[in-house]
Amino acid sequence: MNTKKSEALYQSALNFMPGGVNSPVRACKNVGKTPLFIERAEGDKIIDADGNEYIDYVCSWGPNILGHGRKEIIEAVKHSCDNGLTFGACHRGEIALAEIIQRNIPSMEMLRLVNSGTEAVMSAVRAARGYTGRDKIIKFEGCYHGHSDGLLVRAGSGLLTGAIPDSAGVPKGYTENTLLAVYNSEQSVTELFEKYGNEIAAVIIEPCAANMGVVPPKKGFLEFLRSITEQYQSILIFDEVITGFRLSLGGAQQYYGVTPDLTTLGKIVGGGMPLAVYGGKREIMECVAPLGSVYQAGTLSGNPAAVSAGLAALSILKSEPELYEQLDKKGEVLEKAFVESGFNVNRVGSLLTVFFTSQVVTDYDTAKTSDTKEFARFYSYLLENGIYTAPSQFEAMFLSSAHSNEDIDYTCEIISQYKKIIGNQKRRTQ
Ligand code: KE4
Repeated sequence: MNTKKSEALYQSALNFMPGGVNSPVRACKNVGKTPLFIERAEGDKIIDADGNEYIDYVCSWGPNILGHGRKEIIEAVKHSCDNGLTFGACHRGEIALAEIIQRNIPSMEMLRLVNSGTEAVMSAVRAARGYTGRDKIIKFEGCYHGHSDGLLVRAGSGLLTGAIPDSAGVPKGYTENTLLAVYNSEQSVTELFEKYGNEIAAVIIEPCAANMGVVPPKKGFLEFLRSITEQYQSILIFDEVITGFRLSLGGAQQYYGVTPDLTTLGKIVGGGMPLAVYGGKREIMECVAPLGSVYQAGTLSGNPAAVSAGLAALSILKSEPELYEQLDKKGEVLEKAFVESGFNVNRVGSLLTVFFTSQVVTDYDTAKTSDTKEFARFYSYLLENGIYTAPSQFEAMFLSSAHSNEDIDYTCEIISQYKKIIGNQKRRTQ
């Protein structure tokens, strides 16, 4: 692939943004590449500055479940912009969007529109603390909930309290109330509740993890979290920024049949525009200003352009319920091709990750046994063959309704080709 124009643009970008990017994972550092600059996108394709076309399995990290440039969404945004970009005031679209969210996710009895998943999670955690009057939060190793200070933590050895900040610039005091548990380990959660039960405001989890690669909840794990949080009167928060409207119209809580007290949404709910949501039990959300004493605000929250994109996207999803079954089938075809080529795959619906480890990946420790150099080789091979995936072992492949059967079949062909090449190389070195 000739990527000279992207490389030149990257050099310019380095003068202005840290690492030349506006989000670290785009820098492609851990796959030994420099980022492609994308000019436009259509359906399941993205086209870079050099005119190279790729089948896109990043889908902007999840929002584009309907593919790129879906005309109903574009038209809705254009129409909204004709009436002005942002009013900093109430408008009817906010009610329509809240209504369609609540109709599909009934646990969100009351909600607030914000501008990013990070903001949604930060606000949900604050609401949980404000409602319970408690300070501690349990999160799980390997789950990512945006970059708010208190959630940027990493376990040193699994169960840790007062975790060590994972990012510079986060004072130790900001993470002292962040307790770390192990994904899919009931024991790790029980031990924290036995030690800190009535100090724990909430448990926050990705109900199907996708930020250590895709790691589904073990059978009964979410039910266990629901029961132990009820027992200790803590709040259960489902971070559905990825799974919301991805696993089903009702998100992971409908897919797995477990109802949280608070939910955060992002990505798909904004139809590709900066919009996210937090919400849940009315009695909790009534603690939020101006009704209650939990303060949260935003200049562009619920702005008409983003709301119009979210409304258009959710209306399409609502009108095409068979879409989820079709997405699951597309995921199944890809998964089968990977498995038949000897790859280790975790898949839930249209979310999947190929792990370069022989271990079954059920949590962060097993995910971390992956050979990231082998992953980087695979990533580069796919890219050279016109297949664009996340430049990190610890992300997901996303499918959309725009992914054609031909493009999926082509992807399967490249996957099996890669395995043959690697197999031949291994035989030659033996
Ligand atoms: P944003 O602030 O990036 O909109 O959302 C943060 C967030 C919260 N919760 C979950 C479960 C998330 O996955 C995310 C963000 N996801 C990453 C990709 N795994 C965004 C990509 C990026 O950081 O550039």
